[in-house]
Amino acid sequence: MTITLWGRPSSARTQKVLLALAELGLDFDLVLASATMGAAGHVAKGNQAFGVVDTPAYRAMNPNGTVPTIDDGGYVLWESNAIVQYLAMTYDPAGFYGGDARVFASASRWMMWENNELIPPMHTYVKHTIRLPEEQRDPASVDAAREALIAAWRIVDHQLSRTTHIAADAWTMGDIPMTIRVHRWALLQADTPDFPNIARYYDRVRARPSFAAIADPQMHLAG
Ligand SMILES: N[C@@H](CCC(=O)N[C@@H](CS)C(=O)NCC(=O)O)C(=O)O
Repeated sequence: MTITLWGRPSSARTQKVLLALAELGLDFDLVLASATMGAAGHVAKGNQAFGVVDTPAYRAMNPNGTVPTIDDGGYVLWESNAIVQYLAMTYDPAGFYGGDARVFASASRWMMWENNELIPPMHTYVKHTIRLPEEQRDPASVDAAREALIAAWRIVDHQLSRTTHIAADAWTMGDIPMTIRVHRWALLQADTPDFPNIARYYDRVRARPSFAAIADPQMHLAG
């Protein structure tokens, strides 16, 4: 049975699921859904959102009204990292975490860390450099977000001096959010120090065939 994914291509959390599905080579149907973005851009600029997320049918699946959500043969799940972990455990434990509880926990730890430390400042950065109309952008918020991100990237760069991938010396599901963040940060061309280990990592993850699922700059820079 084909998996259904509700989401929007410009959502980094939707991209986590797109990247996981590409790694697994699974067929899926994408239903475009969002309260904040549509085909032409962000609602803050007067654009029409994809919608769907405010319908009773969607709220019955996901009471948050956020994306992504999946339905895999009647099993409905929201929360992007939980979806990736479900897909990993169901379809490829060996490939996604070496079938090993400790590798699973290490990868899971980086997925949670990305959620807590990278997403909030990067969300602010993107909002105030791309998504909001220019008159609503706040340069102080951009500077604070960049400083927070640089501090977080130092931690990532240090980890990548110890292991070739974020959670181990092999690719794991922990690399899914990290690949998306590293790619998005590179595309944003922010003023940032050189991080040589992150640069090597970026080359490595970009060489994976699955990267094509999230490569398009428009998925990251759509405003
Ligand atoms: N913790 C949730 C957060 C979900 C979330 O906030 N998703 C964003 C997109 S990245 C969203 O739905 N934004 C509003 C919208 O597009 O309607 C997850 O990881 O799935």
